[in-house]
Amino acid sequence: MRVAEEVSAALATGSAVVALESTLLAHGLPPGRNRKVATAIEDAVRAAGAVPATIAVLDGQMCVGLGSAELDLVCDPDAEFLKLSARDLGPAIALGRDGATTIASTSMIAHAAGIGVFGTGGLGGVHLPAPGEVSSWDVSADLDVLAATPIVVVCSGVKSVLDIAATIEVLETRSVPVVGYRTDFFPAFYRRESRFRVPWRVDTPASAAAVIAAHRDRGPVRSGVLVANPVPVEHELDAGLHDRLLAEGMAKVAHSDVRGGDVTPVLLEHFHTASGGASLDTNEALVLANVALAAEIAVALTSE
Ligand code: PSU
Ligand code: MN
Repeated sequence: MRVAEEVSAALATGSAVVALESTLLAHGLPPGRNRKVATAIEDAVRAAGAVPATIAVLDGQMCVGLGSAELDLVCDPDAEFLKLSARDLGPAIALGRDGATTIASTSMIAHAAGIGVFGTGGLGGVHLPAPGEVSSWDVSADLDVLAATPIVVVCSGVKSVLDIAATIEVLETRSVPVVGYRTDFFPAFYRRESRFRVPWRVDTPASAAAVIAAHRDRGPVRSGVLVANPVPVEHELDAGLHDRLLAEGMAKVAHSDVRGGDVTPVLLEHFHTASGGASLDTNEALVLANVALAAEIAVALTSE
């Protein structure tokens, strides 16, 4: 593993560090836009007083904290970065490949590097079954990794293309605390609220930090913590547009042979294209808000 100097210096002095994933850049946003967002994300973390650590696998090496040229590479479609979940890390390392890390693999690498807070867009979850199927058997490794890794993930819930109710149930079964940030409802990524309530709510970074510290240091459970932060209200996607895009995207996947890890990128692409970019603005806004909140929480945790 290679940790950037700025990141290891911050960790050594106990300063706030926020882990960031690369899959949302390489596979979640279109070329060009992704590079601008990569910089905006790092700037948002710095503005809130923490050091950003974007994580990816480069030439088979796990890298924590990327330079500008490395971010260029992650965001370049011609570099053909793989999408690496946790199980893919061994093969990618052994075979010397380049890859973007998901929430699952980013969480594992961040934790191994000593980073405790991670800000991102949307968590992977339980996929809905295709028409005629009983189960999709497609449950993101993000959930199991969060259950087994003491890391804080700040996100805007899961996309409505997933089975939100089932995802929330799995988080409960796996003993992952779900904390709504200034909300009583689990967010649905493009929309501020799903129909489902969150078990806990906090209204300040300080109380989020207190919950996290108690879970980590005084509670007997060794899981991560999910902080669910709804997209800022002015950037929420219009409800009617959202429902139309969702129905179209689901039909598109159902009538194709897209499966597994390719489903999310294909659905996101549909949302971005068919909304004329409106969903991209929402996506960008929520990521920026989440990484800023992650940084505020990381700062608050330094005095816990
Ligand atoms: N949700 C998004 N954009 C993304 C992802 C999720 O809105 O880019 C990525 C994240 O990296 C997440 C991963 O960890 O997709 C989940 O993929 P899968 O469902 O294949 O586990
Ligand atoms: Mn999956």
